[in-house]
Amino acid sequence: MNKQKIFKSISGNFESLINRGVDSLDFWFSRNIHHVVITGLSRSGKSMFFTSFMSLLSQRSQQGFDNLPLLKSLPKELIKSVELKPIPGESIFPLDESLAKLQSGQWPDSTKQVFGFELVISLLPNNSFTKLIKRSKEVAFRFYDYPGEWLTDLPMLQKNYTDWSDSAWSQQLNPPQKFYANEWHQFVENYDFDLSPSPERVEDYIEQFKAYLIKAKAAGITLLQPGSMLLPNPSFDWLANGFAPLPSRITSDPNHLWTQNFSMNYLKFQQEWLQPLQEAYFSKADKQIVLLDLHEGLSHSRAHLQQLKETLSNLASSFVYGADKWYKPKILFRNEITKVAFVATKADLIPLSQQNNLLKLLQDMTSGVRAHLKEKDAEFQHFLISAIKTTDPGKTPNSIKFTNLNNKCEEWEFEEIPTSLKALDPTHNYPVIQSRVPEDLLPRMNRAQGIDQLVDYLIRS
Ligand SMILES: Nc1nc2c(ncn2[C@@H]2O[C@H](COP(=O)(O)OP(=O)(O)OP(=O)(O)O)[C@@H](O)[C@H]2O)c(=O)[nH]1
Ligand SMILES: [Mg+2]
Repeated sequence: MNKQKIFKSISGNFESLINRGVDSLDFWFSRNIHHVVITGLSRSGKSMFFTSFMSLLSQRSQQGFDNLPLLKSLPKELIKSVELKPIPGESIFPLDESLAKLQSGQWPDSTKQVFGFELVISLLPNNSFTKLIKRSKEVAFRFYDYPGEWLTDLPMLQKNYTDWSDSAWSQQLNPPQKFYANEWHQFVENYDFDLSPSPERVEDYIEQFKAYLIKAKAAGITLLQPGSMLLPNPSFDWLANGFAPLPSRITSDPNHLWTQNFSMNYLKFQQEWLQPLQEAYFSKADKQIVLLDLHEGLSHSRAHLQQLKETLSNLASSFVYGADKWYKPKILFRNEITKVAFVATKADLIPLSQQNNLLKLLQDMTSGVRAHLKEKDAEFQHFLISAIKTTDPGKTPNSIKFTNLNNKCEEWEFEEIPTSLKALDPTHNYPVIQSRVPEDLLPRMNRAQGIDQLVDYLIRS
C-alpha cells in the first residue's frame, strides 16, 4: 500500500470513528477491565463457546487481525496487540485440552471448576487517538467459564431456608418436576420427623433428595436447587452440612429440630459458598451473555420450556442492572450490568429456514427478564449462535444432514419451530439432533455462527 492509500484508509477510519462519536472510544478506554458474565445453565454451551471464541481469536491474531470482528468497532490501525491472557489467580481456560478432546471425537466434559481468560486490547502509543484521549491504552475483557449448576443457586442468596424450602416443595408438586419426584415424595411422606436429625439421618435424607435432583436433571429440568449439590465441592461438605426441602408442616414450626438443623446449614451454605461465589464471579459484571439451549426444552415439552423461562426470570434477581449513561459517575457503573446479550446456542441443529422462528421463540422466553431490564434501562439484544457447524443443508430448505453419534449419515426434515410458548402444543415435542463431533473440526469451527456479531455487540460501547 502506498503512503497516500495508507493515509486515506487511516483517515477514513478516523472519520468514521468521529462520526460514531469520540465519546464511544473515550468511554471504552477510560475503563480498564470489563467483566463479561456468561450466564448459562448446565449444558447450555458455555465451554464450546469459549473453545470456539478463543481459537478464532488465536487464529486471527496470527493473521494480523484482518477479520477480527472487533475491528468493526475499533480499526486495526489503532491496535498494537490483541492478546489472550490468564486472569491472575484463576486457572486459564484449557483451550488446548478442549481442542484435543474435540479432535479425538468427543464433546467437552461438564465443567467442574472456574476457568477464565482475559482478552486484552492495547492501543498503539503514538497514534493520534491516544493523544486525544489521554486515558488508558489498554482494555481487558474478562470471561469466566464455570459449572452451570452453580448459577442456578444464586437466587438462594435472597431467601431464608424456610422460604426456599417452601418454594422448592411447591415447584416439585407441579409438572414437569412432579413426574420425576414420585420416589422422593414417597420417601418424605413416610418419613418420621420425630426422629432427631442425627448426622446419619441427615445424610440419608440429603441422599434421597439428591437422587431426585439427578433424575430430574437427566430429564431436562433446569429449575433445580441446589445445583451445586450435584458436583464435588472442595469448599462445602454437602453430606455433613447440607440441607433439603422439608414439608411445610415441618418448616412452619421454627423450633422443630429438623427445621433448625437445615436452617443453620442453609445459612452456612450461603455464607461459605454462595456469597463468596457471587462476589468473586458474578457481582463485578458489567456485561452479560445469557446462553440458552432451547433445543433441549423443545425436545421434552412446553412445560420444560416454561420452567426454563421461570429459571431465567428467577436468575435476573441475582444480578444488578442499570443504564449505561455518560452522565453517571463511573463508580456507579462498576457493579451494574448495562448490556445483556440473550443467546440461543447450537443453532446449527436446525435448518436456516427455521432460525428466524427460533429467534422469535428466544424473544418470547426472555419476555419476563426483559421487562425487568427495561425498567432499569439496561440495553439488550438477541442472538443465535453455533460454536461449531455440525450440520449441512439437506435436499429441501427445511432439512439438514449430519453424522450421528454412531458415525452414520442422516437427513432430517424439520417441521416449523414454534415462535412462542403459546404456539407450542403442550403435548408436542421436537426431537433434537445428536450430531457427532465433525472430523474436519477446525474448518467447522471457523464456520461458527453469530460469535462475531455477539462479541462486536459486547465490546462496542
Ligand atoms: N451441534 C452443536 N452442539 C453443541 C454446540 N455447543 C455445544 N454443543 C453440545 O452441547 C453440549 C454441552 O456444551 P458445553 O459447552 O459443554 O456446555 P456447558 O454450558 O459448558 O455445560 P456445563 O459445563 O455442564 O455447565 C456439548 O457437549 C455439545 O454436545 C454447538 O455449537 N453445536
Ligand atoms: Mg462447561
